[in-house]
Amino acid sequence: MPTIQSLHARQILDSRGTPTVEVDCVLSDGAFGRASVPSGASTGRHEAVELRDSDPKRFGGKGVLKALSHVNAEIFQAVQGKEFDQRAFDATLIALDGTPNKGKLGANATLGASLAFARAMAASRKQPLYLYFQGLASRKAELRMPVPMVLVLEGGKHADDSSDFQEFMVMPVGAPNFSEALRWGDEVYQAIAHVLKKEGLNVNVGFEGAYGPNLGSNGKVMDVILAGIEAAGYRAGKDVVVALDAAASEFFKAGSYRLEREKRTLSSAELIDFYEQWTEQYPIASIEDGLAEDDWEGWKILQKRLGKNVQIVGDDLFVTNVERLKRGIAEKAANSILIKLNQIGTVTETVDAVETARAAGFTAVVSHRSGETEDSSIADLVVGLGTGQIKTGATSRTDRVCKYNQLLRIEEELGSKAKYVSPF
Ligand code: 2PG
Ligand code: MG
Repeated sequence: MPTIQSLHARQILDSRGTPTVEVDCVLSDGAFGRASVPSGASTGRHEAVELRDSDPKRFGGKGVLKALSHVNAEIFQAVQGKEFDQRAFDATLIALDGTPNKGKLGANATLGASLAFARAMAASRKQPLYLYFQGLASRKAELRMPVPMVLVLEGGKHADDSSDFQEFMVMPVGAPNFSEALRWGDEVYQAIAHVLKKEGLNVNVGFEGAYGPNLGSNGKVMDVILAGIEAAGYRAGKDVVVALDAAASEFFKAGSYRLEREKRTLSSAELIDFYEQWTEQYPIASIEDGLAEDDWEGWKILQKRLGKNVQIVGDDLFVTNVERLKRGIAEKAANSILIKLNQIGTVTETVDAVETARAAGFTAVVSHRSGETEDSSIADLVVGLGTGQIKTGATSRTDRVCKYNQLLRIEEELGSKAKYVSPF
């Protein structure tokens, strides 16, 4: 096996103009890997630490020079000239950090190193990245093209002035393959622009490329989506279903849920009633973060009431953390997990979260962050781990589209082996 020749981190900008970490890894056989790290806006309290410099004179305190120095000094010193497989490399990072939440090195430092190493190893083996990821699982999953959750409208922390819920997505579950699914999703996205314009509403986009108009009520958002699906020529509930990310931790205030659009404050039980009504009224197949990150009692009721028919996804609840996921499995608090590499900070721990979910019969949705880069690793990750669903924003803006485009390349490469299956 090749040894590690160099590891070099630099500061680059993400899609919001915020600094982030990019790492280059070179192995002794000349193989090269480069990776960069995304960043959230509606971050969960239990996520691994994203290390920022807090130097108000640089980027408003958001610089990442400390994280860079951790890669370029401590991490490089610990791995230089040695050979590793991915698990051993990541274990070295975890041990070097020594905290439960990457609080010392920063998850942006560890993930940059972990992902750059993964890319270099795939290059060394002359293997596509998705096959490298597939090989990391203790039980290899079948390669699968994901059903995309195509973002069409966004609100909450991701688009000022819009809905209380953060993300409204369409899933082309009836499409025959990934590229057709992407076409359907894009046609709905484009059709929604026409619907909005006809009503005199703006089509400016939020962090993840979707529209964020001021629609007045949350119900109105659903009506616009259904109109868009129909205008694009698809059948809502059959060809295309709807997925939500409420990101409820963001509107959980002093023990209750504040829906500003509706001028209503709801208890956990009342918000669950609201979702139940919505799932009866609209073709909603998936609800992410319907409740706040520590409302475990509420989550259990939500899962009990809706979990049979609706995918109940934990994002801020689980933060890609096997320990929190295990609690969720034991307590039947959800039936699905959102997977974000930078919530936990290494590739290996991410793979472990997916495998833990799968073993418990949970689904797993691989996800971008609201602050992204041109790094498209999650496209390879979702295919290699075969989870079957990806959330990577609207079909606009290169930071979102680069993941979809990488999936198109993978689909082409896999040819007839490119399975596309509805998760529902
Ligand atoms: C989410 C993500 C991605 P953020 O809540 O699922 O859409 O948002 O990266 O801001 O946490
Ligand atoms: Mg979320």
